[in-house]
Amino acid sequence: MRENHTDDALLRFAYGQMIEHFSDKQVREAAAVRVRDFVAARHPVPASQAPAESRQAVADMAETGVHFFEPFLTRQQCIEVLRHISQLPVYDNQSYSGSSRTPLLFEQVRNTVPVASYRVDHILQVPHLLEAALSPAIRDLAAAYLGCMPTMYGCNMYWSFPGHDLVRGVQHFHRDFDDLRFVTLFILLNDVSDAAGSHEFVQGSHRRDINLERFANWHGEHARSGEEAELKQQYRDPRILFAPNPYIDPLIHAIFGDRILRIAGSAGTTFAEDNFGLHRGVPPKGPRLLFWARYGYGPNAYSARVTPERVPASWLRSRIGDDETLRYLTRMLIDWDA
Ligand SMILES: O=C(O)CCC(=O)C(=O)O
Repeated sequence: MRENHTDDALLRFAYGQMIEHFSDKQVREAAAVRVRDFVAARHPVPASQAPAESRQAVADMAETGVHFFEPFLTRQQCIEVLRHISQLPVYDNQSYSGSSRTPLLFEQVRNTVPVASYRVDHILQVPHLLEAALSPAIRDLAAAYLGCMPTMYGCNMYWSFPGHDLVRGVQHFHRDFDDLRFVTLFILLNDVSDAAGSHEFVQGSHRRDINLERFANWHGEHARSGEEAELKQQYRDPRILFAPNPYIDPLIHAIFGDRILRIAGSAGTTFAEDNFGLHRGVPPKGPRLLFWARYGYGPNAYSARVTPERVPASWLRSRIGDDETLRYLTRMLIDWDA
């Protein structure tokens, strides 16, 4: 439900502030357990549709922070997405909420901005994307990883274009602090090569123990270069690894170089991540289009900042159906009373 009252908005804001400022992983995990129990006591988790697959997916997420699915979209469906969005306005930021909110044409932005996105309410009306975001496999994974009924609280689709400086927030290694725990579904919507435009994820970096262990081991080893010696001087406290947007790519490469997974593939490539783990988009050599949807405990730090126009359910029912679980899952993006 969209809260219109100041009290609800204030609570959401306060909870969002708390999530964003508790970068300490241990504190986050302890708080996540309480929030999980709160949600689980009110909303039973529906039975998994494919328990064995979901167990594997959760095991991957717990260990590395990433899981690969069979593609949720065919090449033909990706082409239909591209065809549909050619009629839509784009906005000059990686998310509509951070943009100037001036509707622009794709041709106007492709050579002038590094990233451009679409409105969430437009994205939900693009064929195939919402269906993909509601696929049983991601719903199962999100429920099992969160330990309760998930809430799909956000989605995005954006272009990255070549020929610009790295975009802070997405093209440098960073963690996202949307919720105390959350899952992102990513789908590449056009072909992405390994050399350019891949998505990078630091395997294991969503785990506190691995960050601390890697940092300590790295400090214990001899520096391999003058630059690395300087990094060791500069960064003595491992808490830097948990800071929001710290701008520390050289440090990440030094500590986690062998754990950086480059994800590329043909249109339709589908994977999930725990985006508390370090990740970034590599600037592409040609326009690259990415879709994501995110699942968490409910209103959170992300939704305290980003409140998209909800789409009336009457526009979407013929595509996605209507049941209590679906209403709960999508309530922050779809207006089920309209
Ligand atoms: O473009 C990408 O691959 C990175 C996406 C990202 O960092 C994010 O959505 O938080």
